[in-house]
Amino acid sequence: MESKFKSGFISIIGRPNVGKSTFLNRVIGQKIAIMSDKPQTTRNKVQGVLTQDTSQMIFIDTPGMHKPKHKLGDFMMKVAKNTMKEVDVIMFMVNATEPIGSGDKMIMELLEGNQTPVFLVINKIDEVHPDELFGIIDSYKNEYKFAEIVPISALQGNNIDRLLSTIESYLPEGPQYYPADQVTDHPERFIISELIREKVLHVTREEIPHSIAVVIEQIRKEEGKELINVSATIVVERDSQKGIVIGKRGALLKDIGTKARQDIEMLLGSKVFLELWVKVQKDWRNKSNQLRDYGFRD
Ligand code: GDP
Ligand code: MG
Ligand code: K
Repeated sequence: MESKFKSGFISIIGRPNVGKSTFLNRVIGQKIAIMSDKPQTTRNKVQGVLTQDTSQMIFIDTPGMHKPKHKLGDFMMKVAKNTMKEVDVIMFMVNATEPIGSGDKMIMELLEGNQTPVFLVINKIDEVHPDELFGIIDSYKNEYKFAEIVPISALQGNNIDRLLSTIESYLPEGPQYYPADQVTDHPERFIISELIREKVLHVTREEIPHSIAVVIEQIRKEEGKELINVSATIVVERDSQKGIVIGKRGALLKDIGTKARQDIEMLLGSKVFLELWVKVQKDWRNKSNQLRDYGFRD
Protein backbone atom coordinates (compact mmCIF):
# COMPACT_ATOMS: atom_id res chain seq x y z
CA MET A 1 0.00 0.00 0.00
CA GLU A 2 1.14 3.47 -0.77
CA SER A 3 2.12 5.40 2.33
CA LYS A 4 0.26 8.58 3.10
CA PHE A 5 1.64 12.09 3.33
CA LYS A 6 2.66 13.11 6.84
CA SER A 7 2.79 16.51 8.42
CA GLY A 8 3.29 17.97 11.82
CA PHE A 9 4.76 20.49 14.18
CA ILE A 10 8.14 20.26 15.82
CA SER A 11 9.15 22.51 18.67
CA ILE A 12 12.87 23.21 18.99
CA ILE A 13 13.93 24.06 22.50
CA GLY A 14 17.27 24.48 24.20
CA ARG A 15 19.55 26.98 25.87
CA PRO A 16 20.97 29.89 23.88
CA ASN A 17 23.87 29.06 21.56
CA VAL A 18 23.33 25.32 21.40
CA GLY A 19 22.79 25.68 17.65
CA LYS A 20 19.04 25.96 17.09
CA SER A 21 19.31 28.64 14.40
CA THR A 22 22.21 26.88 12.72
CA PHE A 23 20.13 23.70 12.55
CA LEU A 24 17.13 25.51 11.07
CA ASN A 25 19.22 27.34 8.52
CA ARG A 26 20.81 24.11 7.41
CA VAL A 27 17.55 22.21 7.19
CA ILE A 28 15.59 24.92 5.46
CA GLY A 29 18.54 25.69 3.26
CA GLN A 30 18.61 29.43 3.55
CA LYS A 31 18.98 32.14 6.13
CA ILE A 32 15.75 32.49 8.00
CA ALA A 33 17.12 33.38 11.42
CA ILE A 34 16.38 37.04 10.71
CA MET A 35 12.86 36.16 11.75
CA SER A 36 13.87 36.55 15.36
CA ASP A 37 14.37 40.30 14.86
CA LYS A 38 10.78 40.84 13.86
CA PRO A 39 8.01 41.50 16.31
CA GLN A 40 5.96 38.45 17.13
CA THR A 41 2.64 38.40 15.38
CA THR A 42 1.67 35.11 16.92
CA ARG A 43 2.40 33.40 20.17
CA ASN A 44 4.41 30.69 18.55
CA LYS A 45 6.52 31.66 15.64
CA VAL A 46 6.82 29.37 12.69
CA GLN A 47 10.55 29.34 12.13
CA GLY A 48 10.83 27.09 9.18
CA VAL A 49 8.88 24.76 6.94
CA LEU A 50 10.54 21.77 5.33
CA THR A 51 8.53 20.16 2.56
CA GLN A 52 9.71 16.83 1.19
CA ASP A 53 8.08 14.22 -1.06
CA THR A 54 6.62 12.32 1.85
CA SER A 55 6.16 14.94 4.54
CA GLN A 56 5.97 18.52 5.68
CA MET A 57 7.69 19.50 8.92
CA ILE A 58 6.84 22.79 10.54
CA PHE A 59 9.45 23.90 13.04
CA ILE A 60 8.24 26.34 15.63
CA ASP A 61 9.72 28.30 18.44
CA THR A 62 8.39 27.97 21.96
CA PRO A 63 8.63 31.32 23.69
CA GLY A 64 9.59 31.21 27.31
CA MET A 65 11.66 28.09 26.99
CA HIS A 66 14.91 29.91 26.45
CA LYS A 67 14.89 31.95 29.60
CA PRO A 68 15.87 30.86 33.09
CA LYS A 69 13.00 29.74 35.27
CA HIS A 70 12.94 32.67 37.66
CA LYS A 71 12.15 35.02 34.81
CA LEU A 72 9.24 32.97 33.58
CA GLY A 73 5.86 34.19 34.61
CA ASP A 74 3.09 31.69 35.26
CA PHE A 75 1.58 32.69 31.97
CA MET A 76 4.69 31.92 29.97
CA MET A 77 5.00 28.61 31.76
CA LYS A 78 1.47 27.78 30.76
CA VAL A 79 2.09 28.85 27.18
CA ALA A 80 5.22 26.75 27.02
CA LYS A 81 3.46 23.73 28.51
CA ASN A 82 0.46 24.03 26.22
CA THR A 83 2.64 24.39 23.18
CA MET A 84 4.52 21.26 24.12
CA LYS A 85 1.25 19.35 24.31
CA GLU A 86 0.14 20.51 20.89
CA VAL A 87 3.22 19.70 18.87
CA ASP A 88 4.01 16.26 17.48
CA VAL A 89 7.67 16.14 18.43
CA ILE A 90 9.81 18.17 20.81
CA MET A 91 13.45 18.58 19.85
CA PHE A 92 15.48 19.35 22.94
CA MET A 93 18.87 20.51 21.68
CA VAL A 94 21.98 20.48 23.83
CA ASN A 95 25.63 21.25 23.33
CA ALA A 96 27.96 18.23 23.35
CA THR A 97 30.87 20.36 24.50
CA GLU A 98 29.21 21.53 27.71
CA PRO A 99 28.02 19.65 30.79
CA ILE A 100 24.33 19.67 31.68
CA GLY A 101 23.50 23.14 32.95
CA SER A 102 20.76 24.51 35.15
CA GLY A 103 18.99 25.77 32.02
CA ASP A 104 18.91 22.22 30.64
CA LYS A 105 17.59 20.87 33.95
CA MET A 106 14.88 23.52 34.05
CA ILE A 107 13.72 22.50 30.60
CA MET A 108 13.70 18.79 31.45
CA GLU A 109 11.67 19.57 34.59
CA LEU A 110 9.11 21.38 32.46
CA LEU A 111 8.98 18.41 30.11
CA GLU A 112 8.25 15.99 32.94
CA GLY A 113 4.88 14.29 32.57
CA ASN A 114 4.48 15.46 28.98
CA GLN A 115 2.94 12.96 26.53
CA THR A 116 4.67 14.38 23.46
CA PRO A 117 7.77 12.46 22.35
CA VAL A 118 10.94 14.32 23.25
CA PHE A 119 14.10 13.90 21.18
CA LEU A 120 17.43 14.64 22.79
CA VAL A 121 19.47 16.22 20.00
CA ILE A 122 23.12 16.43 20.97
CA ASN A 123 24.66 19.06 18.72
CA LYS A 124 28.28 20.01 17.95
CA ILE A 125 29.55 16.44 17.91
CA ASP A 126 32.25 17.65 15.52
CA GLU A 127 33.89 19.13 18.60
CA VAL A 128 34.01 16.04 20.79
CA HIS A 129 35.79 12.68 20.53
CA PRO A 130 33.32 9.88 19.65
CA ASP A 131 34.24 8.05 22.89
CA GLU A 132 33.06 11.02 24.93
CA LEU A 133 29.62 10.75 23.42
CA PHE A 134 28.60 7.74 25.53
CA GLY A 135 29.23 9.62 28.76
CA ILE A 136 27.25 12.60 27.51
CA ILE A 137 24.33 10.41 26.47
CA ASP A 138 24.32 8.65 29.85
CA SER A 139 24.32 11.91 31.77
CA TYR A 140 21.15 13.04 29.99
CA LYS A 141 19.53 9.60 30.16
CA ASN A 142 19.76 9.82 33.93
CA GLU A 143 17.68 12.97 33.90
CA TYR A 144 14.88 12.20 31.47
CA LYS A 145 13.33 9.39 29.45
CA PHE A 146 13.82 10.51 25.86
CA ALA A 147 11.94 8.97 22.95
CA GLU A 148 15.05 9.24 20.79
CA ILE A 149 18.62 10.37 21.22
CA VAL A 150 20.30 11.73 18.09
CA PRO A 151 23.80 13.21 17.99
CA ILE A 152 24.34 15.72 15.17
CA SER A 153 26.52 18.48 13.89
CA ALA A 154 24.28 21.27 12.64
CA LEU A 155 27.35 23.11 11.39
CA GLN A 156 28.86 20.27 9.36
CA GLY A 157 25.64 18.45 8.59
CA ASN A 158 26.43 15.12 10.27
CA ASN A 159 23.46 12.87 10.95
CA ILE A 160 20.88 15.51 9.98
CA ASP A 161 19.21 13.17 7.47
CA ARG A 162 18.78 10.51 10.11
CA LEU A 163 17.29 13.02 12.53
CA LEU A 164 14.81 14.18 9.89
CA SER A 165 13.71 10.68 8.92
CA THR A 166 13.30 9.77 12.59
CA ILE A 167 11.16 12.87 13.14
CA GLU A 168 9.11 11.93 10.08
CA SER A 169 8.40 8.50 11.53
CA TYR A 170 6.74 10.20 14.52
CA LEU A 171 4.48 12.49 12.49
CA PRO A 172 0.81 11.72 11.88
CA GLU A 173 -0.75 11.53 8.46
CA GLY A 174 -1.80 15.01 7.51
CA PRO A 175 -2.21 17.63 4.82
CA GLN A 176 0.42 19.94 3.41
CA TYR A 177 -0.30 23.11 5.37
CA TYR A 178 2.05 25.41 3.50
CA PRO A 179 2.96 25.67 -0.17
CA ALA A 180 6.09 23.69 -0.96
CA ASP A 181 8.12 26.78 -1.76
CA GLN A 182 7.33 28.55 1.46
CA VAL A 183 10.08 28.21 4.01
CA THR A 184 8.98 30.63 6.63
CA ASP A 185 6.04 32.57 7.89
CA HIS A 186 6.61 36.24 7.17
CA PRO A 187 4.52 38.52 9.37
CA GLU A 188 3.21 40.13 6.17
CA ARG A 189 1.86 36.83 5.00
CA PHE A 190 -0.02 36.40 8.21
CA ILE A 191 -1.52 39.88 8.13
CA ILE A 192 -2.53 39.53 4.48
CA SER A 193 -4.21 36.19 5.16
CA GLU A 194 -6.10 37.76 8.05
CA LEU A 195 -7.26 40.65 5.87
CA ILE A 196 -8.63 38.23 3.29
CA ARG A 197 -10.22 36.03 5.92
CA GLU A 198 -11.92 39.05 7.44
CA LYS A 199 -13.46 39.95 4.07
CA VAL A 200 -14.71 36.41 3.52
CA LEU A 201 -16.45 36.42 6.90
CA HIS A 202 -17.79 39.90 6.30
CA VAL A 203 -19.19 39.24 2.84
CA THR A 204 -20.63 35.80 3.53
CA ARG A 205 -22.04 36.77 6.94
CA GLU A 206 -23.57 33.88 8.88
CA GLU A 207 -23.49 31.38 6.05
CA ILE A 208 -19.88 30.44 6.47
CA PRO A 209 -18.80 29.07 9.82
CA HIS A 210 -15.55 30.40 11.10
CA SER A 211 -13.78 27.23 10.08
CA ILE A 212 -12.05 28.70 7.08
CA ALA A 213 -8.41 29.40 6.58
CA VAL A 214 -6.53 31.52 4.11
CA VAL A 215 -3.21 30.29 2.83
CA ILE A 216 -0.99 32.78 1.05
CA GLU A 217 0.56 31.00 -1.92
CA GLN A 218 2.75 33.76 -3.20
CA ILE A 219 3.78 37.37 -2.70
CA ARG A 220 5.90 38.47 -5.63
CA LYS A 221 7.07 41.88 -6.74
CA GLU A 222 6.99 42.45 -10.46
CA GLU A 223 10.48 43.36 -11.64
CA GLY A 224 10.62 47.01 -12.69
CA LYS A 225 6.96 47.60 -11.91
CA GLU A 226 5.20 49.13 -8.96
CA LEU A 227 3.04 46.06 -8.62
CA ILE A 228 2.97 43.20 -6.15
CA ASN A 229 1.31 39.93 -7.13
CA VAL A 230 -0.42 38.16 -4.30
CA SER A 231 -2.12 34.82 -4.69
CA ALA A 232 -4.03 33.12 -1.91
CA THR A 233 -6.23 30.09 -1.34
CA ILE A 234 -9.33 30.21 0.80
CA VAL A 235 -9.67 26.79 2.40
CA VAL A 236 -13.18 25.63 3.26
CA GLU A 237 -14.51 22.34 4.58
CA ARG A 238 -17.37 21.48 2.26
CA ASP A 239 -18.32 21.85 -1.39
CA SER A 240 -21.40 23.83 -0.39
CA GLN A 241 -19.18 26.37 1.36
CA LYS A 242 -17.07 26.69 -1.73
CA GLY A 243 -20.19 27.64 -3.66
CA ILE A 244 -21.16 30.24 -1.10
CA VAL A 245 -17.73 31.88 -1.06
CA ILE A 246 -17.61 32.06 -4.85
CA GLY A 247 -21.19 33.29 -5.20
CA LYS A 248 -23.36 33.61 -8.30
CA ARG A 249 -21.08 33.89 -11.33
CA GLY A 250 -18.19 34.56 -8.97
CA ALA A 251 -19.72 37.77 -7.68
CA LEU A 252 -18.93 37.22 -4.02
CA LEU A 253 -15.36 36.14 -4.57
CA LYS A 254 -14.88 39.21 -6.72
CA ASP A 255 -16.22 41.39 -3.95
CA ILE A 256 -13.94 39.71 -1.41
CA GLY A 257 -11.01 40.23 -3.74
CA THR A 258 -11.71 43.92 -4.34
CA LYS A 259 -12.10 44.72 -0.65
CA ALA A 260 -9.09 42.68 0.41
CA ARG A 261 -6.92 44.14 -2.35
CA GLN A 262 -7.61 47.67 -1.13
CA ASP A 263 -6.51 46.76 2.38
CA ILE A 264 -3.42 44.92 1.17
CA GLU A 265 -2.44 47.91 -0.95
CA MET A 266 -2.65 50.07 2.16
CA LEU A 267 -0.54 47.57 4.07
CA LEU A 268 2.18 47.18 1.45
CA GLY A 269 2.06 50.73 0.11
CA SER A 270 1.95 49.49 -3.45
CA LYS A 271 -0.45 48.51 -6.19
CA VAL A 272 -1.49 44.90 -5.77
CA PHE A 273 -2.77 42.25 -8.14
CA LEU A 274 -4.70 39.78 -6.00
CA GLU A 275 -5.56 36.31 -7.20
CA LEU A 276 -7.90 34.23 -5.03
CA TRP A 277 -8.63 30.51 -5.16
CA VAL A 278 -11.09 28.46 -3.16
CA LYS A 279 -10.27 24.92 -2.12
CA VAL A 280 -12.19 22.26 -0.19
CA GLN A 281 -10.14 20.42 2.41
CA LYS A 282 -12.31 18.02 4.35
CA ASP A 283 -10.05 17.28 7.28
CA TRP A 284 -9.32 20.92 7.86
CA ARG A 285 -11.28 21.28 11.05
CA ASN A 286 -9.73 18.37 12.86
CA LYS A 287 -6.50 20.24 12.91
CA SER A 288 -7.90 23.68 13.51
CA ASN A 289 -7.41 23.63 17.27
CA GLN A 290 -3.78 22.97 16.81
CA LEU A 291 -3.43 25.47 14.01
CA ARG A 292 -5.08 28.29 15.91
CA ASP A 293 -1.96 28.60 17.94
CA TYR A 294 0.25 28.89 14.93
CA GLY A 295 -1.36 31.89 13.40
CA PHE A 296 -4.36 30.24 11.85
CA ARG A 297 -7.77 30.70 13.43
CA ASP A 298 -10.97 28.85 13.07
P1 GDP B 1 21.10 29.21 19.05
O1 GDP B 1 21.25 30.34 20.00
O2 GDP B 1 20.70 27.96 19.76
O3 GDP B 1 20.21 29.54 17.92
O4 GDP B 1 22.58 28.90 18.46
P2 GDP B 1 23.21 29.33 17.08
O5 GDP B 1 22.67 28.55 15.96
O6 GDP B 1 23.17 30.81 16.95
O7 GDP B 1 24.74 28.84 17.27
C1 GDP B 1 25.57 29.34 18.28
C2 GDP B 1 27.04 29.11 17.90
O8 GDP B 1 27.31 27.72 17.83
C3 GDP B 1 27.38 29.67 16.52
O9 GDP B 1 28.68 30.23 16.59
C4 GDP B 1 27.38 28.45 15.63
O10 GDP B 1 28.26 28.56 14.53
C5 GDP B 1 27.87 27.37 16.58
N1 GDP B 1 27.42 26.04 16.18
C6 GDP B 1 26.14 25.68 15.88
N2 GDP B 1 26.08 24.37 15.55
C7 GDP B 1 27.35 23.89 15.64
C8 GDP B 1 27.95 22.60 15.40
O11 GDP B 1 27.31 21.62 15.03
N3 GDP B 1 29.29 22.51 15.61
C9 GDP B 1 30.05 23.57 16.00
N4 GDP B 1 31.33 23.37 16.17
N5 GDP B 1 29.51 24.79 16.21
C10 GDP B 1 28.18 24.96 16.04
MG1 MG C 1 19.46 31.45 17.60
K1 K D 1 16.97 31.62 18.29
